[in-house]
Amino acid sequence: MRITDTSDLWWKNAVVYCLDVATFMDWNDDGVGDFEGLAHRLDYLSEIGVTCLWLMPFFASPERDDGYDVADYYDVDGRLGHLGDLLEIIRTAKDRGMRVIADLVVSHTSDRHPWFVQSRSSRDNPFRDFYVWRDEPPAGSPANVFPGEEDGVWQHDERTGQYYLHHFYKEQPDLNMANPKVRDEVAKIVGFWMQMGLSGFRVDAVPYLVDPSSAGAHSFLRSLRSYVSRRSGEAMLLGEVNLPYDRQLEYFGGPEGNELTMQFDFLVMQRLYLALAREDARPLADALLERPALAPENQWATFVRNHDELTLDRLTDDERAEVFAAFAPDESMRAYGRGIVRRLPTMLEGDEQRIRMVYSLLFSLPGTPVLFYGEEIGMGENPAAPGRLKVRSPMQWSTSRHGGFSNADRLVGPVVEGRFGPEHVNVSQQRHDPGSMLQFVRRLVERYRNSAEIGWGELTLLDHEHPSVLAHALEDPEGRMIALHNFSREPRELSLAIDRADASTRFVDLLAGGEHRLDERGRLSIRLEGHGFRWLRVLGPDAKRLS
Ligand code: TEU
Repeated sequence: MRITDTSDLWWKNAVVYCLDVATFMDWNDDGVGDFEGLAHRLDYLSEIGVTCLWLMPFFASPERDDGYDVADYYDVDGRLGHLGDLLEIIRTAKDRGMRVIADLVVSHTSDRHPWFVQSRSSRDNPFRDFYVWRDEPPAGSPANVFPGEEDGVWQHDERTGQYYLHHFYKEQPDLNMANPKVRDEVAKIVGFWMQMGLSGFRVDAVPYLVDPSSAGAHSFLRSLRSYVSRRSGEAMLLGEVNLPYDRQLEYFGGPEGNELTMQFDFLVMQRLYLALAREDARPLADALLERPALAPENQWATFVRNHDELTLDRLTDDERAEVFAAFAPDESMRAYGRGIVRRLPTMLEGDEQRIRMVYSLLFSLPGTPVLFYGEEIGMGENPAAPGRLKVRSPMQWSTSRHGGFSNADRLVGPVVEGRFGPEHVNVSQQRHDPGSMLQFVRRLVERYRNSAEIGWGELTLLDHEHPSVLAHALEDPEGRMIALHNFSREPRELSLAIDRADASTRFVDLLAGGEHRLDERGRLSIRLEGHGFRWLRVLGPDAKRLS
């Protein structure tokens, strides 16, 4: 790997942190988080070792879908501050070595967006074709993404007597991306925000952006990618594509890799939960082996939780039932029949060792890890909030009022109470406790940043006799590491054959310290505690990579 590759393709070993400005830190005490609050927390984020902030939608919006319904792409939600405040965030973040990306939500707009207001006003309005109108709902239409909340994807509009398409809420009419004028508008929006200093976008709901059955879908993504790359060499598109791997590969642009730069690995995420439920690493191992090879500049984004329901839609019905039974026994913990609206620590009933095992895995799986705010301190969800808002509660900073998030009487959403509330789980305490989850995550981030083979290397799964243990090796031309994760609550004794190792090879424990050597049979023998984990740097006598 050359130095130019590592710095140009910055996303290959970034640490991404997703947050919603509205729930992060409220500086003016109006109950809603704001840019000024975030500005005061940038040093905290850089302390963790975050290298890329992903800001959830901050645009002007009627908030039908928590900002994923944009009414003005060129303005920010007034509750958060103004454009100048956001610009200041982007500049300061860069100064701390953090790039900023934002959601690009253009598969639909809000129904209050001026384009839709025009479009629905008459059949011959120049904006009519910005959206998708039909006389009758076509047969064989897909189901709505929000079953139970919306009946279908076609909404009758009285004024003009036609139906418009909406895959999400009816207040989120789908844009007609087949219309070149719409594509031009998207290009303008993207260009504007890049000029403002964004380093890329988390592209929302990609399969809904363009009719996926049309060839046009991919030509649009190819032109978007080349457009952003022309505007800036650092531009990155991180797509949300929850589809089987062969379809995801198409959205990367196949072996050429000229469409989305990165995509979330939804399959690995879902199989991780199945593996946890079964205390058997094989479902996860199989997913890792099924991953298609990517072009060198492309990358998987790995994650444990995000801001939506933990979707289990890629599992079979029986597998999903297993995960539900293990981690969401109550119906109220589920959403849309396919997902779980909880955070990891509550699903694992606060089992600290097991929670840490999962984060150790996140940072050692091949790919680029994405954290959702609060994961670094082990926050839980708020069961009292509706639907997905359960996992979007205010960040917990301290034991002060409302967890130090705000001094307002009414908040944007309720703070978590009880065992996972701010009295027990907060940043301030954990900053001073060397044994805390926060310090543990900082350590993982530091080790990850020091281990380029995780983002760049080749993956090999090591053979051994314990189905409950994932043993994987990652190697690039400059270094090699081995990661061991025990999904079982019982301890396991491993005996591993290691390629190209001999008596002089050192296996340095990157997390716990100390080192191992091959035993007299020439094997690496390691004992893992229940839910134990290890990262070992493999060092020959001529090694240069830090350990
Ligand atoms: O999500 C798109 C989407 O399809 C998910 O909502 C889906 O339900 C889930 O991933 C299971 O597959 C994005 C945003 O993440 C979500 O918050 C928005 O509601 C949605 O787009 C509409 O903009």
